[in-house]
Amino acid sequence: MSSRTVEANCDGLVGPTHSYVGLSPGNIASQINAGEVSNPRAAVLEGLTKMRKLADWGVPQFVLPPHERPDLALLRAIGFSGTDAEVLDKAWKDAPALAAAACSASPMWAANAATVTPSADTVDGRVHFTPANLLTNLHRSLEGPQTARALRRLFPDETRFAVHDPLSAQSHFADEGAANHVRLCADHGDPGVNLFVWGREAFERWDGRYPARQTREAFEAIERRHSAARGVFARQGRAAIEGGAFHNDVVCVGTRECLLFHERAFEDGAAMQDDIRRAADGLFEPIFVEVREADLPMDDLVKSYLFNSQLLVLPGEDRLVLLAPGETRDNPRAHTVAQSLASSNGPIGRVEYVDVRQSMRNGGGPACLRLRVVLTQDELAAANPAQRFDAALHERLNVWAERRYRDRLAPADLADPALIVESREALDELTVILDLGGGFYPFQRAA
Ligand code: SUG
Repeated sequence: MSSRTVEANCDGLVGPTHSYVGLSPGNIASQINAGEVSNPRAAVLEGLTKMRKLADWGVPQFVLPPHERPDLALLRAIGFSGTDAEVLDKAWKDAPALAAAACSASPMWAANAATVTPSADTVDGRVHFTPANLLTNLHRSLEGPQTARALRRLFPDETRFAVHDPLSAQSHFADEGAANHVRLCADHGDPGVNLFVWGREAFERWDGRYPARQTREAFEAIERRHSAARGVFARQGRAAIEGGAFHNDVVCVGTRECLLFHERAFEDGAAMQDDIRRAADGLFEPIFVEVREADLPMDDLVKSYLFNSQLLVLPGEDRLVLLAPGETRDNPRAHTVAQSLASSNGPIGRVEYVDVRQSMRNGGGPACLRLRVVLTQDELAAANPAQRFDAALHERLNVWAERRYRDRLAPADLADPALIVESREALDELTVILDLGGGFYPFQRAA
């Protein structure tokens, strides 16, 4: 029974406004590449190629649609008025930083879409989702309500799925979703241990150089509302945040019994391991794989994004597969670590690489682009079939992207009113392809 439970991957499709505007302090790639010219078409095609890889490997793969950008509702709410083109134009002239935030394609990073608790770990036997409020960064704080809508379309059956609203938008409940959550278990369908990693406490005075984006209280609230079993709480290493690991998934990844993490990932790594062992007692024996700072200094870690890999259980393979970004292969130290992980007799059998370079330049690796959802076969069958990724959908979306996306977007181009129209046309067509239903996007509801 439990062997039929799978880990589905839901990837965020890159939106037409993918750009390099430097919106995320503490995210070093975002800062370094600010002002560069992006290629939205290449970005979406890279994401599709990654999805194809997983689908071909037998992993159930779904597509989460991009959000409507620019977010003209935000700009109107802060006092810009007139036609859509006028609103965008005035905002770029008077408040360019706010206009830039309204244009971000950041919903592509689906690891931040929500925190998910599979039915094996909840009291009511439903799969629970809390969309992240992402309120540390303005451009990301716009995502929650549309993400809730998207998850309700993908998982519509309320007898099986509970999609909550995001936590309320106070900094006390700052929440970045699954990027700071890891679930360990014997097998996907078995009871799991839920590791919730937080950066600061709600009432603590945070004086770090970079923001701590997740509060302990946010995860405690999620644990309560999901009635999630076997929660373990651990504090992100301060040194990790200072070094550019703005989410735990930049320094840690886990699946099944295996937790792979960097020495600096946790404030108290030994306590974290003890707590997981205790929670897993009688269920499974956790396997901890720690990479030392001496073998992979934080600097190389952040450049290579070794830990922002997808750690996969593939059908017919006993050992795990690590799907790492091409940047890991390019970085001599990270590459050596990756090779030694695969050649040791540990839980990881092999390392594969995938290029998601357009996303990486904004600090988003393979793991950032996907939301993992553990599903029984019945739950899998209840998901919107039009969003299930296969060769036919890949072909359709490739054609759609080639036709609808620009291959060059400088930050200044975000002020182009034609981009509003182009994006809406692209999303209108996508609504049909993915069978998202009527009124899925704000512009469709206004029409
Ligand atoms: O929130 N980048 C995203 C990257 C998110 C990565 N996700 C995970 N680690 N799970 C962020 O910092 C940059 C956008 C810009 O600078 O234009 C950005 O939002």
